Amino acid sequence: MKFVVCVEGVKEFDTRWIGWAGVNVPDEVGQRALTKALAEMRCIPVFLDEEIVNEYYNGYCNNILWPLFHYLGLPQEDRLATTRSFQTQFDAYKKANQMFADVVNKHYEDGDVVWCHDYHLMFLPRCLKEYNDKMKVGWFLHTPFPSSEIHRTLPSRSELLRSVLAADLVGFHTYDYARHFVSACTRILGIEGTPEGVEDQGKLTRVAAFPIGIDSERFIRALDLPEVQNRMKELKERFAGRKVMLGVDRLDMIKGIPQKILAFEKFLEENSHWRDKVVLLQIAVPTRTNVPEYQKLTSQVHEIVGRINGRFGTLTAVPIHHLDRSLDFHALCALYAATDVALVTSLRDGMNLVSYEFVACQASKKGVLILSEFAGAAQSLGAGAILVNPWNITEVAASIGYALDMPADEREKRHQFNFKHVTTHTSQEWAATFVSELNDTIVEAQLRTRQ
Ligand code: ADQ
Repeated sequence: MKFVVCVEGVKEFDTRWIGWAGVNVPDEVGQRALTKALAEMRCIPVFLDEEIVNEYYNGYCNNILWPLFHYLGLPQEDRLATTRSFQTQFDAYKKANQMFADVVNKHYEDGDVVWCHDYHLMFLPRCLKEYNDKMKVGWFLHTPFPSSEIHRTLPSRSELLRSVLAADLVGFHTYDYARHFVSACTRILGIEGTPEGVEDQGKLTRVAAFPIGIDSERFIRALDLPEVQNRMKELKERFAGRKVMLGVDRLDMIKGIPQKILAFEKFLEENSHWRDKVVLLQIAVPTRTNVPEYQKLTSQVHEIVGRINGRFGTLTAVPIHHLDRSLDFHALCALYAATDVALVTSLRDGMNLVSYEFVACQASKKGVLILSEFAGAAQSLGAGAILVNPWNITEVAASIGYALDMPADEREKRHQFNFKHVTTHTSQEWAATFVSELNDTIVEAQLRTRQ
């Protein structure tokens, strides 16, 4: 299911998931069958037709909001075309959000808490409150919220902010994103922030940071499974005598994959003694493959990898192994555990969970994490990782050398710091905190109105 709303029932975490099924099912018979099949997993589909998916999902969400929230401009040739089609796409966005609201409203029961996720559903809190202003509504953004200077370039800037403000609680990964959101409300809507959030005509919307985590136990437990151990052994044999560096990303512009590979090339250029002693494994899951910009990125990455392998490879070994595919969970765990240095070079990233997953799997190796300062994770794992500006490939190349040569006691110290954070700030705790804050927010609001 794609972009979800979760409805928490009265019993703790008795969750129902409402989301777009991710496929076009035009006929009612098919829709009924899929609804029935998903019900077993407590999932409820919203059916969007091809035209709305194109204008709403490919258009407004992925072509406008996604690059804008990550500080990436539109490609020059698309700029005018997008400007012209903007209104149609925004209308589709509102229509799709209303369709989500209809489904949520149909399944809502008194006492439920409705938690809307991500930039695809910024209009949803308002639609839900129009249905029922007693509904407890929270909204969480998984991407960065950009500086108000960026947000104010969006033609629908005010309408989107006001819709989000209809929620009772608004959450972000970091304090910085929350601060950007509050200053956008001040500068664009003229509403002042309060220590708790944003208050407009007596209605308080709480705004706070809720940094996400992972289910670290799941990763730690997997490392003891025979199939994971076997894969680790295979990797150890395959790359014996070489240090392993790892990148795991969706193949997206925001992940800075070309920048990462160019920094690795610079490192090899300047450190000839490392050329046959280190390998970079870059696992890149293809994403949004029908979008020309993403197709261009794939060709660009292939071209750079080919050039570097041609330049520094030998008849028996190449410095970069690049895979355009996703790995299953056990293969991923084995890879994380067999890695000496993980490289996360996002140009912007809401949080970046790959860095958390790597740390969770490093209890025995105590490998080094090189992490972009533009990932939300830099604020939580910054003391243990080596932070870099991914745009500065000289700095990233130097950090690769530093990480590969790092003495064991420094690796141990850095790892312990991050491991403690990753195992104590989990996804379970994240969800429980958000839902409990949402409930508290409502209780406080009721008390205030009674006073
Ligand atoms: P993503 O941009 O998808 O998420 P990230 O947080 O790194 O980024 O999560 C990616 C997930 O996909 C990880 O669980 C990872 O294991 C998996 N993955 C990535 N590449 C893979 C591969 N090749 N094979 C298998 N699995 C792979 C968005 C935001 C982030 C934010 C998360 C959560 O963009 O900034 O951290 O949501 O809020």
